[in-house]
Amino acid sequence: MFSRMFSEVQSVVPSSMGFCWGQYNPHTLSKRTSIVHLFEWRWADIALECERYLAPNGFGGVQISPPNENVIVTDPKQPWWERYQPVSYKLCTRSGNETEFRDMVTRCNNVGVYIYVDAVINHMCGANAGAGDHATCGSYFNAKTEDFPAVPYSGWDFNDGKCKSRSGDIENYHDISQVRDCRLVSLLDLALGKDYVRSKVAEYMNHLIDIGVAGFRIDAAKHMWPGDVKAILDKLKDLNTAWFPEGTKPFIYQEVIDLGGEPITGSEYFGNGRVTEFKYGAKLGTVIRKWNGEKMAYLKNWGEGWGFVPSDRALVFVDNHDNQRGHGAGGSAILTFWDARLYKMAVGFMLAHPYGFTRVMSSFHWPRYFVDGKDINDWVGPPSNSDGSIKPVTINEDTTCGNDWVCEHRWRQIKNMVIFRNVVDGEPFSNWWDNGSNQVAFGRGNKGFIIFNNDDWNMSVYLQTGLPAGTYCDVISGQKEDNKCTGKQVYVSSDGKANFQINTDAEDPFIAIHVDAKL
Ligand code: 5J7
Ligand code: CA
Repeated sequence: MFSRMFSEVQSVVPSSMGFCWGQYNPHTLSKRTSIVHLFEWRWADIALECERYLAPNGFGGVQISPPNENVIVTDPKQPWWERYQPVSYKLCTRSGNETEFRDMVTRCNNVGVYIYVDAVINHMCGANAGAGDHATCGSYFNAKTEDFPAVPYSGWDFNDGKCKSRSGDIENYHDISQVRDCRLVSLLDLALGKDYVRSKVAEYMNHLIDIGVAGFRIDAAKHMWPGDVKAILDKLKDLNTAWFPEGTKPFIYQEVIDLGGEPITGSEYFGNGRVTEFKYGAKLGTVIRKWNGEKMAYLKNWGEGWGFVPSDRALVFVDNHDNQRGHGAGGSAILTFWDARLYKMAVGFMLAHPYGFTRVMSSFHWPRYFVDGKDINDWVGPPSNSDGSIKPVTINEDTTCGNDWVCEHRWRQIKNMVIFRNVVDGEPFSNWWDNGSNQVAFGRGNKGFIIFNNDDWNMSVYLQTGLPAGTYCDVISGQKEDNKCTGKQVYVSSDGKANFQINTDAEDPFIAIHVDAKL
């Protein structure tokens, strides 16, 4: 098994021809180096966002919420997690129907913004979801008898016989077979060892590939055997040649929550594609909050030096749809839009640093309400009308979003750092400086430079930026418009050095400059 896995890893090392690193390559256009998760957005709104905002601002792609039919949960009323309880593989959810889905993929692809599907393939709905037609497309199902005629799956297609726990649920995360063959919080666990089940899952994913998607987030990968995931991926087609070169494999990133301390590790999944590196957001949150004696000076060897998976196997993010709710991996260390000032610094650091393939989160507001340290509203679904339909994303005069959509990806500081990452793509990590505490700076070759003051005192320093001489616009406090800076300016002298002053009470205590924002 191990030698087999190794040879697979070897075979995907970029060939001498230089393109095609298979399932590890996001296939984003060159100089479009990040994707954004438009959590719970409607397909119609995503299509518009690709055209009016994402393409013009250099976003490479969108992770979408699960597009397949799911159970409608009534108690609590339509929580966000109902979309992680599949009923069939019909493309029919609160985000839209198949016609709207096809329109979104076509329009986004046509402006070079690619679509990555959240694939929920470990399980179907919960064992207690009842029976009837309360699913988003009206398909009949019966959870008790494990009957899903719209796929179809029946009792034979689930792992009940294989699971060895007392309750049939996962009880012990130190028992590898239990984690993969038993029910995750009572979700009916698919028998992915069966060729029939693998074929139905692959048929669903191939349908999406035919429509034109560029890849998949594999939900709950920890709860599937890596070999079963591989058997499904081996059945997948190459991407649609209307938009992608012949022989292009779908981009794969697998959700493996590995913070250490469990027998299942992310590295077991490298043969299949990238993995989500949850240590990234958990550690970065701890550092920027200055918890546990952490300080930004320690970020000098950020990346593999912190025990993370190799950069070319990592999908990284500051927060995701699950851990931004105060539960899940990382707990209360995770930074989110609720801590906007620190959050912008964390996202800025992530987008400036060369490690990993980066995903930006875009959220909706919910009525967060802590009781005994727990948010009792962590289940609340997207902004909705009384008939249950998801509210459209409206755009305000000042480019922010309305209807309770947060749209972090439209915050100037975050949008401009997505552009920064594109400008410095391929440039080395360089010119690191720190004060031994929480003032740090680094460059990306001769293309960009970023500096933070997360200490409780003002900073005034004269540093080597590595950049050509000139006047640069800080893209955090403003940006370059009509050959003028709307925010701070930085003067780089002919020896590459510049003065930086950041007061501890600055609205955003960091500055970023790059060669595309030079006057
Ligand atoms: C799995 C993990 O291995 C893990 O380490 C983790 O932190 C979370 C999960 C996890 O994944 C899911 C994937 C799905 O497709 C659907 C799901 O419902 C889950 C899921 O529930 C889940 O775990 C929940 O969150 C953890 C923090 C708790 O420790 C788990 O017990 C579980 O909590 C359960 O959440 C409650 O016990 C239950 O009462 C409640 O009804 C249920 C609500 O559903 C969720 O919160 C969904 C979470 C979810 C997490 C994801 O990472 C994800 O990709 C999708 C959904
Ligand atoms: Ca499983």
